[in-house]
Amino acid sequence: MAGRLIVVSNRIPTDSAPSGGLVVALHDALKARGGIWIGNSGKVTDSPAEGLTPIADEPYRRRSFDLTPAEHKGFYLDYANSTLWPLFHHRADLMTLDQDAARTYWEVNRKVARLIAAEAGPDDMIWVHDYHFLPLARALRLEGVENRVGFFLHIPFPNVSDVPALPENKYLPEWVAAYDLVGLQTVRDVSAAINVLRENGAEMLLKGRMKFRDRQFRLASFPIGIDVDDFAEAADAAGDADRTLRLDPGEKLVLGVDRLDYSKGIPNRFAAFGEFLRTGQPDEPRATLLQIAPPSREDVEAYRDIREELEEMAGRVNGEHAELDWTPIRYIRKNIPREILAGLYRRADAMLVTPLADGMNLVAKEYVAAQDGADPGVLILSHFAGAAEQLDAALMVNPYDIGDTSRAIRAALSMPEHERIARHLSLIAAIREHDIDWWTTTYLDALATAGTI
Ligand code: ADQ
Repeated sequence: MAGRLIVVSNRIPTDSAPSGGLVVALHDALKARGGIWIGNSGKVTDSPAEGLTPIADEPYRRRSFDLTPAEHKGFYLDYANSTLWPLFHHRADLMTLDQDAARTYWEVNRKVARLIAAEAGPDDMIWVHDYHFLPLARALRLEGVENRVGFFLHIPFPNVSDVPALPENKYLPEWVAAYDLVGLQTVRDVSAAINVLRENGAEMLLKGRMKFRDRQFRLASFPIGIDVDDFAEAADAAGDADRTLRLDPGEKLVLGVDRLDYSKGIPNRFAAFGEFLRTGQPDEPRATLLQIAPPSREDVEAYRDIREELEEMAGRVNGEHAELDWTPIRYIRKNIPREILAGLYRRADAMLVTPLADGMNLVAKEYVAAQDGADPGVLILSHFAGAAEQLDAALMVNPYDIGDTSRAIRAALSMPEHERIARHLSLIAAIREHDIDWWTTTYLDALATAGTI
């Protein structure tokens, strides 16, 4: 019998109709191949259930594990989100270092490895997701698991010069080498990973393969995509955004949509929009920046600081430029349902995606998918988003350069129709070529043959 697919991710979808590109793609892959999805229940409890708890059995099995309060803190809040996340987003200055957290991170990985080892049959393929589980394959090997195990990192790979800031950096090569296939978002991430691994004793072989001690593994980029038609249809079906937003006819809308995170470059964006207003010409139409950024990870200190900084900046720009009937920056901290989001993407004349570091950035791809091809808006995209490797027909900006970003906003809002259409055609072709089906299929085919070619 062909083996099943076992997917492991930090969180697991808990309802029967999952939403969100990644979750839906994995859901489809498991439905087609049969298998099991294992993740954290989100439950933090002093008395966690022993073993895996069944959530559902159809159309594939979903199983969860609980964390104790100490595990949730050490594994998730501290090590994953306060040590690894900043390091991997090139912000070593924001890392908190704590030996207890590092130990708990490894212990949770060992605990999850034991649960998987008890569940996996000899022919099952295991696909592990993201930085919460970097050492999971190493922990699985210690349990005697010899199955094919693949990893996909959704965030950037850290720079070789930053890695020594991680006290556990000496373990990185053995963590990575325990996988058969390591998938990264971009070619840039693959180069960074090769540099880091070579610096730490791994050897480069042919065809993206590397060797560390007795293990060989492959590194490659698999840029994640979206379900393009699904987003286009949602934008078609969305209501009149002008009415929802009470915009004046002819008023330009510039949009930002992010999880509130210091990696997303939202302060730089507010500063650039302020500069755009300061340098405005009297004959220009009025433009409003709508920024949607619901808070995330509020238990982590660096996330509280960014929230305060943004509120202050929006207040300052609005104080300088607001009129009785116009607030230049509208900053919304609520999560917006996907149907409404799709309508806002469609209405926006320009979209600001300006991260300082980002694995891919799916918002950029969703914006392209939601446009009306006859009258598309303009994507303004940071060089530092993984998406920049594919979406080079966007208006590319250096988000650190406030003047550059401000000029890009002006260029986007005055771009002639023929240029908007030409850029859009190129962008839509790029997101169709590497959509979410391509991602799952290509990755799983590569994992199935890892080590044989
Ligand atoms: P994220 O950092 O969460 O993901 P991103 O890829 O931009 O970043 O967004 C993921 C999803 O969340 C998108 O479908 C988007 O629509 C939704 N979303 C974001 N902000 C929202 C908001 N304010 N309201 C409603 N929905 C919102 C991580 C990495 C990325 C990588 C993805 C997938 O950091 O670089 O692209 O994983 O691999």
